[in-house]
Amino acid sequence: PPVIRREDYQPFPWIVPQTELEFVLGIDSTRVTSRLTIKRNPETESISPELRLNGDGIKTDMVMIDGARFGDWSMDEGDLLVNLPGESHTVEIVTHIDPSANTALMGLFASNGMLCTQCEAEGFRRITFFPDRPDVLSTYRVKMSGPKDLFPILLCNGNKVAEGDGNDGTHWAEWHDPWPKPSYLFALVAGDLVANSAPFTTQSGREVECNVWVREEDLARTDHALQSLHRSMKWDEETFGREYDLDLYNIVAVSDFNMGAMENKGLNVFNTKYVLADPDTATDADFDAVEGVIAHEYFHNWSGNRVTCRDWFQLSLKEGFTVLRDQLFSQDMQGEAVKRIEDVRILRAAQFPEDAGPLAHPIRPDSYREISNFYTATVYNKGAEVIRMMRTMAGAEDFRAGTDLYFDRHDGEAATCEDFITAIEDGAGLELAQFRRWYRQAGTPRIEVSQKLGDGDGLDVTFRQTVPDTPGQKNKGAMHIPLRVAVHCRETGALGEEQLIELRHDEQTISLPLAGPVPVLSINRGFTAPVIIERELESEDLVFLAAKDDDPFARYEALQDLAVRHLVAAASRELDQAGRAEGKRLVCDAFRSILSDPALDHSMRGELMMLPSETYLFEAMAGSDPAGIRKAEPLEIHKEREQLKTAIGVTLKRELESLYAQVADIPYDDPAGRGARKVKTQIAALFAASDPERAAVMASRQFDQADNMTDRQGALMVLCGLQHPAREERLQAFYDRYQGNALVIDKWFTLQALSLHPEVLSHVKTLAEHADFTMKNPNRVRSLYMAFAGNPQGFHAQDGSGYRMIADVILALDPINPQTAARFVSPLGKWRRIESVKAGLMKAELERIAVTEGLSRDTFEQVSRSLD
Ligand code: HT7
Ligand code: ZN
Repeated sequence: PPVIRREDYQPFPWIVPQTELEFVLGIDSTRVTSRLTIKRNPETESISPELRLNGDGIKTDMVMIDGARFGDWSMDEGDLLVNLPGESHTVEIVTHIDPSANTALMGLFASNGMLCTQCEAEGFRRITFFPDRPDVLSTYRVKMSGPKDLFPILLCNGNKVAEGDGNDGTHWAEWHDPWPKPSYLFALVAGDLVANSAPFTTQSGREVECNVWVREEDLARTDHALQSLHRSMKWDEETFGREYDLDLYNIVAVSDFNMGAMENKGLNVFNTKYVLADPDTATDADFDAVEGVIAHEYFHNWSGNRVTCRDWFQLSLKEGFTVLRDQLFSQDMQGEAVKRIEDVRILRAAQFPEDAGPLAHPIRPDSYREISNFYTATVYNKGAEVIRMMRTMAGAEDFRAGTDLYFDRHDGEAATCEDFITAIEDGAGLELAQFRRWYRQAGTPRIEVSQKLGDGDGLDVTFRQTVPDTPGQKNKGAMHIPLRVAVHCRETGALGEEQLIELRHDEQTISLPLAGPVPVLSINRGFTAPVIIERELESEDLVFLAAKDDDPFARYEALQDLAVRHLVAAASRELDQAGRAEGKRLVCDAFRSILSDPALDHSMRGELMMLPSETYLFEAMAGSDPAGIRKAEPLEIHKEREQLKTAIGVTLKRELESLYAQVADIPYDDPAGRGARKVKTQIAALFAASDPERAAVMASRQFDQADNMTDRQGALMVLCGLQHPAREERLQAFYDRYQGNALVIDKWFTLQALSLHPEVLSHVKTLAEHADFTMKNPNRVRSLYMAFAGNPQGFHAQDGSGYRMIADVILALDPINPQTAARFVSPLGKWRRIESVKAGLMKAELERIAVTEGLSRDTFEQVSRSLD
């Protein structure tokens, strides 16, 4: 497949002011008639008569130009080429598609008896021939008809302008979207749906009808989604000055979907996972995820739809910015400190490994073969961090002036990342020349920090930054990095004043004011910059920061650092008996101060109690050696982490028991309830390592008495890792209770695939044979196999059987759903950073996939990048 390059961008030589579509709908046969008005694009100099309309797997028998049959057309690799004689024309084309055969879930597909579309990034070309690129904006008028009994509800973008009945049991509806849009934002839904509805009144007093459409049996679980939508609409008015611009906002939930949701203009399509929530079936984290994704898609109405992207290389323009917007919203809804820690945890678990591996790319990539492979944690989450840094440097108010200018300048346009940066420079008064490197250079910068007392009353801190080599990029320039810092005093406990410093050089020294005689540097507070800080710090300093820092993120970070230091050294076999004991003692001491600190709420306490994940430790182990000689040993990491849990459970048994007793009976709706639930499960998980019998009793009781999914799932998670009869009993009880509820049965699969049980691999094999398992539903596939690929103990099994299992999944899934299959490649792509025996086994699996005939473009691209 050809490589598409950012530098080759050319505007489309034609404009398409109007698009009329007519759909005659059927599950296994749908006819699509498109009527395009086209004109030469006055902004290009092309005089070629050729009009290229993209197509993918579709055909037409006839092309009509200006109302008459036309012969001068041909096909090129799926695209339709028409040679047009004049300056403006109408082009009419008919295509026939079979939605029921569309297992890739791109274009028009069938899900649970309904019809639904997914057009981003290049799905529209699977429906009809069109210039399927984000810089061609058109106004759409759509008529659809179909059997009324199968499809009583007919939805499209914009407003419904007419409807009626046919005389053969069919009905029809006509929709008009007044806002010009690119084809990727087109959507159509037809099905037997019911809505939960409530109007929203905008700041200018307009009433917007808001609907959440679901299958009848799911209606009772939609209140949270609808309320989240209202909260998002209000927040965007207040925080970014953005008002909604149609009188109707529809959200539809579907059970077969490749991603989380899609921001189609006025008609969002959602994975049911991000719509349905009630306390009996959804955890606290699920509730937050629904709120966050509803907000994300709503915010796209401005950052993505009103101002869209010029080409797919600019994806982070809409995604990075919109992730930042949804993060800020969730910080305001759920609490800033905990949300920030969670977002950093996600970044470190998903994006840092990507940036350190074969799939590393800048937030604005330079080339791709298949754009679906670039909906990545880098484009989304690192993209958000980069814009967050601009906001940190500007301050919230000036940043808002920058975003106002951006929206004003580019409303109705297809813009670039460069347009965004320039608007922030002009509106917020920043100078971002060097900062632009964040858009060009991949790799997580590392900052080596050293310090010495200066001559006066300052601490001289020296920063040495490097940006690692990544595929296709070497010898990178220094980054412009803002860092919030403060210097505390360990002796007096005095906390220094926070200041923002900006690094711009490979090496620089900055003098920071002291707060007392024993300085302790608190650095990258609030995780101001997405970088790795490396420094030699006394363990006592970390214990001090963990217990006393006034920045909650810095406190969390100090605890993580303490645990990471110990675990990496232990897994690398660098510690003798005494060293091991000392490392565990330090972590236990820090834990003790957290368990008893009255200033912490339980939500924050629960956050601080989470040990670094095994993925994070993998990165820390493989990345802690700049020469790249030290490799990660996932099974050693796993063993040491379990031993540390055991040590905490044994050493702090009394404290943990008394904390459990404090939180055990806090009711579900109590303001402290959420935090209590988090702490409870953390404690049970620690006891699972130190006293499995006690943990089984505790978790069984929690499971049996639970009046909500958070407690039930937490308890079952603990039980799943135990070799105890309570495990099978509760798994069966859970299954029986929720049989038929797809989202909860997904949890049942995930809990078993993620479990700490030594037989996890054979459990997953058995589950793949379960009557409820199918390769056709992406949620179900992910619930079993993505969970398993994230379970180091199973995935990294000594004999390579975990790798084989994932490679087999990729090969089986690729012909069904290439996009989802390609997402399973990256776990195998870590082979270069792992010890040599496992590296060989992983690489062999990638090679086995690479030589398979007929691979999709998606999987081929990811596998070849991973082997390069
Ligand atoms: N903008 C949406 C992207 C998306 C997508 C991309 C490829 C294939 C399927 C997809 N479904 C949704 C999601 C978002 O970021 O809001
Ligand atoms: Zn998005």
